[in-house]
Amino acid sequence: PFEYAPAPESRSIVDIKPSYGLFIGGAFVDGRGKSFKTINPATEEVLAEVAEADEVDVDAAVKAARRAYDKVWSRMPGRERAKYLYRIARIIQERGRELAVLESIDNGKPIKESRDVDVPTVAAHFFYYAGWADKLEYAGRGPNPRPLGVAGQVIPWNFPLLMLAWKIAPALACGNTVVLKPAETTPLTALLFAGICQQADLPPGVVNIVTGAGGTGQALVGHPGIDKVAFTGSTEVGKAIARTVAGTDKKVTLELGGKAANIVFDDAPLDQAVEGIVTGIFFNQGHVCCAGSRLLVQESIAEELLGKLKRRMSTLRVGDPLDKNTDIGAINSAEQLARIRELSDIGEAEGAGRWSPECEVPQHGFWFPPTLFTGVSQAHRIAREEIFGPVLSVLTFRTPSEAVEKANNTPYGLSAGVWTEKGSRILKVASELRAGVVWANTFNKFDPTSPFGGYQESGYGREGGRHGLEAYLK
Ligand code: TXE
Repeated sequence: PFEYAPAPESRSIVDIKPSYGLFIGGAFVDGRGKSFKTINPATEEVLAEVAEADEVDVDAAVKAARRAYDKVWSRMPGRERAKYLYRIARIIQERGRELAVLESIDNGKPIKESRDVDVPTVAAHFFYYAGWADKLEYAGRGPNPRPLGVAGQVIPWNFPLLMLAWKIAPALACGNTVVLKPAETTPLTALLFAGICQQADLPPGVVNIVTGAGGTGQALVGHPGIDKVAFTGSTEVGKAIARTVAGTDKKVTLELGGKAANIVFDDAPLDQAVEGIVTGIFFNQGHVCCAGSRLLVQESIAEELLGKLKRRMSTLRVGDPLDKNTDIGAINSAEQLARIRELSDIGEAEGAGRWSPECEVPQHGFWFPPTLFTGVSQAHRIAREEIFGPVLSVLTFRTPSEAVEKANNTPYGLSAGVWTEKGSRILKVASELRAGVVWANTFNKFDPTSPFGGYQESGYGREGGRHGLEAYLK
């Protein structure tokens, strides 16, 4: 049987305090009494008690951000702001192991992902946007682009640090100040980041972190002192936020859910495609808005591809996030696990064929095996709804136009993948797919220089690259 035995040296490099306050005006302050627990989803152990900011706390954070904006940050030359961002980026690199371990403990993701993907990409974002701070006139806004003011930013739990970087780095580069609310199940790395801001001597109030659940987020986005709202999370909450800010002059960007198609044509390099399919849906337990959760495979190669895919899935290791060999870590919360189970049971009830490799999971914590559904039709809920877990729905097609038609048959429009040896087919199919990102012969590739964002129910606005600056300038 599985035994939970985290590598002791990795657990000991993080210093988790029993309780945490809010980060307002450059200092950690007590909240006004309410708090919540954050747990390790791999063990269900309580990690810390974290302050839950109410409207008064949020108001204090917004005021601190406004003061910093008016008095310091918006007046500072871009090249000076850049120095702070470079400093933050370097500290993130220096403290990379600590950040990665804490991220894996609070979120449940495998250490090899937090260490090799999340944390380096976080540092890369700060480096990249540091480079823009004194070059904003080249961002497509003419000679005198101005910051918007105070940004209220609400982020989800699937990439706590990376989403923080996507939000904070461009905002600061452009001269805005921020109040950020991390997700309630993963507040710890945002609070560690607050400490990094102190270490970098960032002027007080430029970054403020308010922890809490949806109510805290609501207080933040509804606050009249906020000039810009940036949200990543569920489509449902995204729509609620759009309603909250309707009629105000707040600028909004929303990065919401997805149901991406990963399309494999009969001339695709199959072994490479299998790796891309596995990365597409099992990376980060499938808690990825752009996850390739629908595999569209050309009928003539379906059997061969599925055989290869099942063999590859049988090699995936599910378990201890701190074990360097783990491929699939813990599901982030009991609620998310319940949602994945429910939709998978619905898939079975609707008649799709369910398959998972044999795998033992620990007794405690939240786990779900890599799962494949075959014989899925477009009407099935597992083909339409975001599951946000390690669950892949397989559909087949005969012609390229049928593939495009099926891929576009979704209310979302965030990402897609195309696998074929033919360059002309890549270009044609990509141009017909209604998705913000189309990957060709790869999947889930991210770079700070590339814009990311969706169409339709996947939201609006772009993050990353030069386009990401647009959201924080006027
Ligand atoms: O998301 P929420 P949840 C999808 C995914 C998942 C489902 C539910 O399908 O199964 O959403 O996840 C804050 N005003 N995605 O419930 O509630 C909340 O505290 C302001 C896809 O975790 O959207 C958290 O910080 N803020 C997605 C953040 O919103 C509010 C990533 C996201 O939580 C709020 C996450 C309110 N009224 C989930 N209510 C992606 N696109 O990557 C909640 N929040």
